Amino acid sequence: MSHINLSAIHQRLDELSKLKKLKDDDSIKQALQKRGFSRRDFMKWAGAMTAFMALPASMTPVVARAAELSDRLPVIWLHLAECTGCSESLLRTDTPTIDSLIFDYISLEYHETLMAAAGWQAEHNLEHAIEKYKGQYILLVEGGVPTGDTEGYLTIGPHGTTGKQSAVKASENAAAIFAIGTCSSYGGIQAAKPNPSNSVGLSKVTDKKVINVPGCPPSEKNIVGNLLHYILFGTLPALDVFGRPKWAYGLRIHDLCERRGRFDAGEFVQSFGDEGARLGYCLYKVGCKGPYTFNNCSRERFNSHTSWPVQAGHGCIGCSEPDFWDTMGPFEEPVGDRLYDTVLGLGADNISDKIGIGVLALAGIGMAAHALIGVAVSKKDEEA
Ligand code: FSX
Ligand code: SF4
Ligand code: F3S
Repeated sequence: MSHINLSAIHQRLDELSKLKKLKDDDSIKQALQKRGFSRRDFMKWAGAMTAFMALPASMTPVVARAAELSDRLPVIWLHLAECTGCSESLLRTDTPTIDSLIFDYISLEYHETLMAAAGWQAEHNLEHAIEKYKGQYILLVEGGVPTGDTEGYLTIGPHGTTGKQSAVKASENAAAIFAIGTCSSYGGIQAAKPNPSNSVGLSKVTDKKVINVPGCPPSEKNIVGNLLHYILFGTLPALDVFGRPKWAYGLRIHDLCERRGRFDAGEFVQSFGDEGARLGYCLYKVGCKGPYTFNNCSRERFNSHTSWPVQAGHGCIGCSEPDFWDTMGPFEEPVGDRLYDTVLGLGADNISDKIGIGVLALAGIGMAAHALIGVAVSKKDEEA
């Protein structure tokens, strides 16, 4: 971790602390106290976030400071073509969590779902925020972008501004741009075949660098973690071939899955509701796409570490991969060799990713053989 320049981080945080915070009479620190979080709870959370971002534990106090300063960073959040599940992922928790509280206190200048303003006022607020914080604001975009003849399928506000116009304009003067969710990253559900609205990911309509934070929806940890990472480093993180930060999306669901031991032992659920399902066997044969999906759900889970798809008994459907609606189906069956071709066909542009994908293809072939052995073993068991 010798490449981490701590003094540059402190300098950056010092500068951030000089900016005005959104709510003059309140701060993240006070809000935490009011909601009953002790300093200890907060430091525990900061420690978990530090580990989550793959930073050394000694950086916990710096991460805590960055989180406390996140109310100084102007954020504009646009909603394009999507279901709002990404915002819900962060906000719809029964009890306020530290993640959702931090989000509440982020200097949200504009968020179409959360703000009180509507119509002319809302449009004015957006223009005002873009102008006032030119070159400083963080842009988060949720949703795919309809384009071409069908660009007008998504219009927002009294002037009938299209989603594409709005996204392009807001991107021009942003300090950093995050595509939140698979829709904004790669087009998502509305871009599934036959893609009647010609929707694409944000990176296809702007020349600016976009950091993709996919998942349908992404976990609250990936949303807050990516913002914190930016606050700390102020630079683009290393991205994989699909524009995802490697620190968050570097491993496959399968790599850290709690059912991996079952996979390795050839113990598979054969159909939903069978004895294997009751015993927590591997879900590969009922369609789990964890072996082909790069995300951290098996480690971080959702809703404050409560659960995640595989824990709940359904396989991963590959929701953080480009075009997963088309390439990962049928969701409750393994797709076998068709998928390996797809993965190889997606194109890798650097050696490490080529190696990764090569290993993936081999693992896939091994996996199919493995699943067959699983059947043979269970048949033998039945005969015995
Ligand atoms: Fe897409 Fe987000 Fe899926 Fe929904 O808005 S990533 S449809 S969970 O919510 O964009
Ligand atoms: Fe887990 Fe799915 Fe891999 Fe099985 S195939 S170990 S359920 S990720
Ligand atoms: Fe999505 Fe698979 Fe995680 S379906 S939520 S990437 S377990």
